[in-house]
Amino acid sequence: QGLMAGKRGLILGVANNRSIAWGIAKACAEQGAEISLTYQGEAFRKRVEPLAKELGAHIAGHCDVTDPASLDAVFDEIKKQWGKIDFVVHAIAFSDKDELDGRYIDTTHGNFLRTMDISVFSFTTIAKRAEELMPDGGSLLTLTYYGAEKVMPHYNVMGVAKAALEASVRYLAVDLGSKNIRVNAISAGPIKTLAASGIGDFRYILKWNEYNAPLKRTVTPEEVGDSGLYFLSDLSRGVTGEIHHVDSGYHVVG
Ligand code: 0WD
Repeated sequence: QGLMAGKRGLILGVANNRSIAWGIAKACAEQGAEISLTYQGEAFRKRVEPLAKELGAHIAGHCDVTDPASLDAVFDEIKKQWGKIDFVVHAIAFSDKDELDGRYIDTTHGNFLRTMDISVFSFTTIAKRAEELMPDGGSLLTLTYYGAEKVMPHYNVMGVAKAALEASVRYLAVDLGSKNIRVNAISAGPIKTLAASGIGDFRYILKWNEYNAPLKRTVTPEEVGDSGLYFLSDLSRGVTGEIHHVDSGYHVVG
């Protein structure tokens, strides 16, 4: 039983047991959801398989969002396994580490396009595929960061991408609202994950948040997971197009 009993969902972006997506997966599984995970290439397969086992989760296979064929294969597998789906979590972002340092103005054209493709367009194309498998409505959730709203040191092109991702949440909410598919984002405070380790001076950003956030600490993947549970469950059935901060309140002071 639980809040998520009878619900089935696909969670993209578990790289290891510190991933935000893993915090969300655990929270959903504890409340009775059936979960399917993907991994990005063989290197991550070895990390994701034992995690899937821990939750009794299904694995939908390899997924690299820059390869449409791998996305097609994942959604075909979900269709074969479950027929339909209730929720999708998109916890994926990428930019060249060398450009998450220094000045935004130095972003190269190639990395700009790649960052937007992996961190923004992927959510839109995933939403389109999910729509096909959500005849009874559903919930889509992505992850964003305060660098979309304000200039954060070193966040650079990723901040520009997150701003576009947040705008996508609003447009998708309108496109899918009549089908009772809700689209929301959590704007998480900084958390030490694999992806975050690519951002220049990340330790300083963590410390800055600890000193200045109203709660005087940073957040954990588990805390983001519990807030994710609200968006993926029927508790938030009246909510769409929302960007919800789970950041110890940093956004009210920063
Ligand atoms: O402070 C943080 N960690 C915050 C993260 C604060 C606010 C938001 N976020 C966002 C990130 O921007 C991202 O959208 O949360 C999301 C999840 O990130 P995470 O949990 O911090 O990072 P991580 O555990 O590394 O998972 C992100 C994963 C990738 O890991 P790596 O380390 O390889 O970047 O996204 C996946 C990959 O598994 N990923 C892809 N998946 C499919 N196709 C691709 C791709 N092309 N590229 C990256």
